[in-house]
Amino acid sequence: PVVNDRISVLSEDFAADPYRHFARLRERTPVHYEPAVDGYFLSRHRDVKRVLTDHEAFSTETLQVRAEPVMRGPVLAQMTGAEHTAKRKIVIRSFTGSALRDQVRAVHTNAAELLAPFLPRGRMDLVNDFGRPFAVQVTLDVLGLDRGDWRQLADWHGGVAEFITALTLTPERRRHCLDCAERLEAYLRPVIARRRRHPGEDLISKLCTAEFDGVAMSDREVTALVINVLAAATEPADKTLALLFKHLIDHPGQLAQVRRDPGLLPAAIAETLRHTPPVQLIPRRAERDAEFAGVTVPAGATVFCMIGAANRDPDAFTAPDTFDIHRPDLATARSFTAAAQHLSFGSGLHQCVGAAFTRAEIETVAALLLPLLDRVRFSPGFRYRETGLYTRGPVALPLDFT
Ligand code: 2IO
Repeated sequence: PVVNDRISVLSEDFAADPYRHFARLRERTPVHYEPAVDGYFLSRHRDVKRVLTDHEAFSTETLQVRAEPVMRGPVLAQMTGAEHTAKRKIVIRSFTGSALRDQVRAVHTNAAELLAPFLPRGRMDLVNDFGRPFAVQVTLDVLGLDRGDWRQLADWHGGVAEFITALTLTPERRRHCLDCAERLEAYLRPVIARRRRHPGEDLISKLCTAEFDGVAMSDREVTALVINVLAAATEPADKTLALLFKHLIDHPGQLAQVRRDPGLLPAAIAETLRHTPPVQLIPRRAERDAEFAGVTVPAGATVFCMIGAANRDPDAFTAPDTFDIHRPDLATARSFTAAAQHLSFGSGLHQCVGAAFTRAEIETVAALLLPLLDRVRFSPGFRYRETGLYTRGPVALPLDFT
């Protein structure tokens, strides 16, 4: 088996359309070593699943260098054992029940407000006019931060996200990202102090006051979790929404079905997540030598799970390159739980805690925007382009809907 086969995941060709390369990677170099990032890229569904679920052999230690510097403390995914279980329960509790109902209300209000000015114009860029501000503002509402500061917070978030998702960073960019994170931390410090004294119904208050099995969170942990939620709830959300609408516009038959029966939206969202996962890479550290398809990944190495490639593995899905909201192997209800067959929320102990929230968020906003699709077309001269290797989504999606 070859380890490197001329494809580079850092090439322009790969960046333009990674999906074209996935079959070859899975078949010829399922363990692809990339010297410039010193990482092993895994593309087969069964290998990715194994890495994400064998917590002894593959740890989240990578996050210490890949996330902690901008999270300003350890995040949930870095923790293990009883501490992890307790704190994960606290976070999950903040995203279910009455909390989730309040969050859905915030989704609705933000979406309606942002959409209003574009309705009379009959034209809107779903990424830059709507999706991006929508994703940031909803997250700020959930956290109980001031929506009036959204541009500033979006800028800082940009630096944090760049740090986590860049495969290579120049020293200048690195400095910029760390600077954003430090400013964000300074912004949060007095907010967290206030919420400890006068807690409200928002997520920051819940993280400050929550206890599970006698375990509570320190200021440093609350800060890290708040920055984690800011990044995790914002970064993939506008991408998922834009990808969903792109797929529906490209498949008018399925669009008409969803339009007739909005009950199909969860299936359309789940298939969007499988077909084009907004988070394409999940890093782990090999704790001991591990063999995949005859290639040994050495202990201490960084392994990147290629979620987009795994989700299109014919061993896991029939006709994997086809977008089909009715595919039986997707099982919509399961798609947002630990039993999901696609790996877009990860898998195992650290599987996304925001999956149910995301489902509610995208379902709510998509239902609101769906009527626009009756007369929708891409604006004249528009050429569809995606960007990003770690998180990936449309650069823009200018729609005419008059
Ligand atoms: C810093 C890519 C934004 C997460 C990490 C612990 C983030 C973690 C993820 C997703 C989305 C990010 N990893 N959500 O892949 O919380």
